[in-house]
Amino acid sequence: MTRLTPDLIEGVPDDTIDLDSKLMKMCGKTVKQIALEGAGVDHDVDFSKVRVAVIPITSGMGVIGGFSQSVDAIVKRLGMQSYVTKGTDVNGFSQAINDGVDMIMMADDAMFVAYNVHAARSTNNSWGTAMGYAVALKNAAGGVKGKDVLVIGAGLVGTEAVQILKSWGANVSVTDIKFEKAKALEEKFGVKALQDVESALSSHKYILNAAPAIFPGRLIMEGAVVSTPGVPHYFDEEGRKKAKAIIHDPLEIGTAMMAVNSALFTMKQ
Ligand code: 2YJ
Repeated sequence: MTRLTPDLIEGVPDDTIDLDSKLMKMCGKTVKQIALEGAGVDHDVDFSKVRVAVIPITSGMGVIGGFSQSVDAIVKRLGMQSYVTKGTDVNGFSQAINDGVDMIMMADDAMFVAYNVHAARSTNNSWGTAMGYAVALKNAAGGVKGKDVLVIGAGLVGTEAVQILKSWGANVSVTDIKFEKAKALEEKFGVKALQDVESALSSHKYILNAAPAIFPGRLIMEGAVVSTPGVPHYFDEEGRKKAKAIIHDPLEIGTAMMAVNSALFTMKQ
């Protein structure tokens, strides 16, 4: 998992990238609507009674400037109540529990979770990112059933994405610079492992990129829909011209997906 940096997420608290307008244009859905669809809900939900604590975690490489504030802002945009705990780590956890919150969100270098306190269930960011970006891809592509979809990256997010897209009836291929990782997913989930990343990319219109890779525009198919959580994120002018949609944000789609899924564990529908 790539570590986020303050500059990557600096636009998140104030939403300077205006993510909802961009997503509406590409997918016809807002972040919240994408997250609800990913959680299997087909109507709007009022989350205003859900109380969330975001705990800064200092272990490993430590606190990332703006990370907790970004998560807090994302959760508030979904209509939930949220705050960043004053204390960090176990101290912050203790504060959240004493405050009686419904959900705790926290991340270290390896794991980012939304924990529903009442259900005692956690939703992790790998699944949230894969599901959020798969829903965005599905909407931007006008459905994926029977379509060839390429997943780039056979790591945690890619592995989740492969299973989700396959369950929706897509013909899923997967590629990774370490071919044996793609091959392992072929064996486990019955998808197709492709060894040549460049030819896989240039022969697919629908792509979920779960790798920290940078793709030259000459490899992007005309009219391609690329759902791309991977950071660093960069598409050159040729790539941006050729693609019909390039769906990306550094944190919000995956985080919103986690929060909505977690909240719904203990909400009547
Ligand atoms: O609390 C903090 O500020 C830090 N401990 C946050 C650490 C955030 N974690 C990462 O950046 C992970 N490597 C990946 C997060 C996944 C986002 N898609």
